[in-house]
Amino acid sequence: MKKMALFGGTFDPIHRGHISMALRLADELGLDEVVLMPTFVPPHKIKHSMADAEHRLAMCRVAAAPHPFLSVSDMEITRGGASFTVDTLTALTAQYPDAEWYLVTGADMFCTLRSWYRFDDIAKMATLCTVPRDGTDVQALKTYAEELTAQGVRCYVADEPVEPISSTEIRDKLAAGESTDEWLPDGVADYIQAYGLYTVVADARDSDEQYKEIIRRRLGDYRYHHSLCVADEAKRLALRYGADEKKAYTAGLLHDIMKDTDRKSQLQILTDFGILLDEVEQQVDKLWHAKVGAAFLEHILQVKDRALLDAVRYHTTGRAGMSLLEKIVFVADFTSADRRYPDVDDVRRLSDISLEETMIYTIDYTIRDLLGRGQSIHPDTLAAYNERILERQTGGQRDE
Ligand code: DGI
Ligand code: FE
Ligand code: FE
Repeated sequence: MKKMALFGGTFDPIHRGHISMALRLADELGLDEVVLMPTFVPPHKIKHSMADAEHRLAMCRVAAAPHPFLSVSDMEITRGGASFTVDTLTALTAQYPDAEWYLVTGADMFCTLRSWYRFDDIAKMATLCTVPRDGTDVQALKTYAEELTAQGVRCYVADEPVEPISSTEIRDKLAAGESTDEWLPDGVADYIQAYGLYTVVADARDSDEQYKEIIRRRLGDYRYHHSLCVADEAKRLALRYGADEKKAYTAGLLHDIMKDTDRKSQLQILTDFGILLDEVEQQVDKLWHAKVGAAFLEHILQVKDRALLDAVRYHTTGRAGMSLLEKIVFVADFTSADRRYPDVDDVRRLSDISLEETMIYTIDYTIRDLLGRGQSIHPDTLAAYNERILERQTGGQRDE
């Protein structure tokens, strides 16, 4: 009977530690084939620094090529959505009914196996195995395995540990421009180099280039072009009104990052980060992209700059007490080069003379437009409006 093993993981990227584990187990257990199964990562869990599924898959293929006993399956990635190990094992055992199956997991995952979804079914279908890592507690693994065995679960822990290599460390090193060749299977380093993977750096100099790539993937042609135009316009306004030009440009680039994302994914992000929609927002889904955009930037792209996040957050409705950057992004959204509406040239001229007057004009226009179409008006839009009207009536001095 053919002995086969399922070895799942994000493999982001696959490294020598993974290959050593597979080799060790294949050797000790006499496995005929180890199936590397890169997992699907849901879109809202994708971090800035992650490689696309196709790249993770391709790197596994490169790594597996020299080893006849290693194969790569795209089953989970092709299936899309979160896959449960139990479902994958069920599919594999149906595909290879005559094989005896093993499930390979990393040492940390091994110790959580009992809490996996439908663990009992998993345990019926496969022998659970792992390899300790140098420096990890071999004894803890052995004890856990003994407990499992006592429950009648087939399992196996290799004696000799493998090198403790971590994908996270590899990504961090690559982002810092350091070499990780010694940790990577032959060909994988070249692959990473060729596609420029994991080069995301916190370096401010070229972060806009990375943001462009990110929005390019998330937005349609029209919206991408609009974002570039708003970025240019925000930069121009920042120069005119003495704001941080670089930050204004970035905020403009990112302001509509969620505009082309479907309702369901937007709701998922709100749920994931515990963000609530107010009464008007629940009714008007056009408003979501500002709030969800700010959440996506903060929690997924790890943007830390609160002023920038707020500029995205309030670019659609405005609010009372807006910062200079918030006003700039709000106005740039109306005066960007791609905008075509009858009085756009007047608004652009006005934006050169007074940012405040442009705010009043555009908020006034938005409210009239919404009233004309019988739409609800968000309280923040009203607050931004009232603040200005009150100030005008009391003849307050403006900061320009
Ligand atoms: O994303 P953009 O199209 O570049 O522009 P935006 O974010 O300013 O506007 C998105 C839409 O939201 C636009 O159709 C107008 C609408 N909107 C803006 N403020 C309000 C609003 N809709 C309602 N119902 N209430 C508002 O206060
Ligand atoms: Fe917008
Ligand atoms: Fe916009």
